[in-house]
Amino acid sequence: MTDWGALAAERLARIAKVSEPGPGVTRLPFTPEHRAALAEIRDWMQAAGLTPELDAAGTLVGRKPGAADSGTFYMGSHQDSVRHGGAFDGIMGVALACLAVQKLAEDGDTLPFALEVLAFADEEGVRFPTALIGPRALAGTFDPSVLALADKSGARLDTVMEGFGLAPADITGLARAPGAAIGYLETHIEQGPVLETSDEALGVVTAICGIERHSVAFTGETGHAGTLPMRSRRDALVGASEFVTLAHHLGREDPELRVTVGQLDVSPNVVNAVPREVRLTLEIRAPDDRQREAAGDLLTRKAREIAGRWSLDLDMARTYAQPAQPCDPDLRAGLVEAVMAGGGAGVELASGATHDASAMADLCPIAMLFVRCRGGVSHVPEEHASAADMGRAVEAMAALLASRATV
Ligand code: HGY
Ligand code: MN
Ligand code: MN
Repeated sequence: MTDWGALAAERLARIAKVSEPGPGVTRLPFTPEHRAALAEIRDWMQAAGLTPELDAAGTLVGRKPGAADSGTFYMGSHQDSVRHGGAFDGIMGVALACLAVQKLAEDGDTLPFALEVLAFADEEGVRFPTALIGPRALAGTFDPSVLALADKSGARLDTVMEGFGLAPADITGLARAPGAAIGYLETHIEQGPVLETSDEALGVVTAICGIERHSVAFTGETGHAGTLPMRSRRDALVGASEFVTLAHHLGREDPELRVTVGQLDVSPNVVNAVPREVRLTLEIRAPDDRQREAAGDLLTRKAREIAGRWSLDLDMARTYAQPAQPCDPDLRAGLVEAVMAGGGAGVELASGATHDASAMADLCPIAMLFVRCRGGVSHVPEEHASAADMGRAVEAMAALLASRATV
């Protein structure tokens, strides 16, 4: 009887070393680290009886045909990490999906439908100002214009992908037939404290929050810090600071809202000059799109008021929006049943983080299984999920797949 949790922990510890130097894991898409990780994941897939193939978007697809030609059930997550991130975000979902397939084979279970395990190249969007290329390709929602985007070195995405041996021009041809896509299951660390505080190993996701991002620039005028009188200043940082504080307090008013100013750049950013310009990012997340859009509209109005009060110019634009994605009720119920069969309470919770599943939702019904993570922390080297909890997740995933054979 294989100890699935121990095997998962061993594989994840090994692939965590496939990283740029420095604390934690830094594994960005279409890099030597990505290529080395693909070699590890190929081994996982082949050990599970899956045939691995790298598609034009850089997704490693492990496929196992079904006993009958009755569609495909997908599982997976992303191989990439944030900079100095953890060893579980994304890649754990790929490892556990391979082990769930391996468990079914070990148990002698054959399924009428095909299985595909997907190791997506880029979910974090750390290297390029876009993400989710792989799942969007399969869902037929890929926007080829993103191929012209460049990373901080100025390297275009399509050039980088070609250098990685991929064929970006073929990405739009990867779209799967919606009628043949039975569902997609993504297992992921919770990246929050709910499961740990509920003393539960596993949780079933109800919905993935929607996201919108705005670029905001307050512009005044600079001047000598010693000679420019206070009352005649147009100090961009004074306006920006008022906006950041107001945005935070707005977010605190609603337990379901998440409002974050993650990036802020001041210029000229010197100790003895009045700040001329402040550029910042505003991100809003919520499980309900109307709630999120209302917050975005309110903060846009407030930014205008603040700019007026401090005689500043304002340049604000929404640069990204992703709708909330509810998980499929039937898959959710099947996953709750599988978790409870393994002794769990079947806790259900929303996902504040976004995932590949949010893009796969345009192809087929989605489900997500959360695994408790220590301290609820993620995107840091201390990120951790226990072998025992990962073993429970493999059991639940295999049970869900087996239950689909009879629906
Ligand atoms: O931003 C997110 O929610 C994900 O971790 N990329
Ligand atoms: Mn992440
Ligand atoms: Mn992730």
